[in-house]
Amino acid sequence: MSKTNLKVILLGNKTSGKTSIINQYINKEFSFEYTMTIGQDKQVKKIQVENTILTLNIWDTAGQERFADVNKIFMKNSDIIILVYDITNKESFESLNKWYAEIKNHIDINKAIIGVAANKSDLYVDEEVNLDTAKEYCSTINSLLIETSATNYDSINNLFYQLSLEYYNKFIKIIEHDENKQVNDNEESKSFNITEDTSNNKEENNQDKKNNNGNNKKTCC
Ligand SMILES: Nc1nc2c(ncn2[C@@H]2O[C@H](COP(=O)(O)OP(=O)(O)O)[C@@H](O)[C@H]2O)c(=O)[nH]1
Ligand SMILES: [Mg+2]
Repeated sequence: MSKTNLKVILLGNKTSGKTSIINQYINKEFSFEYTMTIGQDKQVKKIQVENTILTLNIWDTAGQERFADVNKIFMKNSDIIILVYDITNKESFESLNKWYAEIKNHIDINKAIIGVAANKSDLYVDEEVNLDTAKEYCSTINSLLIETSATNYDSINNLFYQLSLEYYNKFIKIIEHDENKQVNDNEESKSFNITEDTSNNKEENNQDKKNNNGNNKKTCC
């Protein structure tokens, strides 16, 4: 059974818009006022991708914007990591690589999805980072680049959807496909070997697998 309860973390320089992105996604609210985030905060939201409901446990970062403060426990077991930069602030973009290095230090990046949010896209007249430059960088770290504006719900919804879909395609769809294939293969080999295979144990094992798969399907979809 695939994992559907996911840990999502947002990382990036102070004022890049992490708290605003989460606030827009959860509460459909945006404020131009900057309030420093205090303490670690988790918000939960469910999202449907194809026929699977994913539960996103979204963690904001507070007081951890300095690299040295980002601890292993915060990053541990992250499934989706969103690196946020502010398109009007070149420094926030240049810091992405340091954030990426921190992630690689603490977790196995092959087990997670990493996405980059090019935030504050509504302020494009003050843009300091060209989108092509950002795209080029994202291809080197193998991550999706998604333009966002925390002022706009649809763009934030799209951010979480795209990354959830990427997670689904990479870690859920393939596993479920393999599980189904295995059951079908077992069914086929059973019908071919029915005269040869007289072992009760084997038969029970096959039956167990069938039952388990039936249970999985019920809870999953
Ligand atoms: N115009 C605009 N302002 C934003 C956007 N996202 C965040 N801000 C503003 O940027 C400031 C810092 O945002 P915040 O979410 O607190 O950043 P954090 O430090 O990364 O959590 C606040 O004044 C927000 O109102 C955005 O997409 N567009
Ligand atoms: Mg914040």
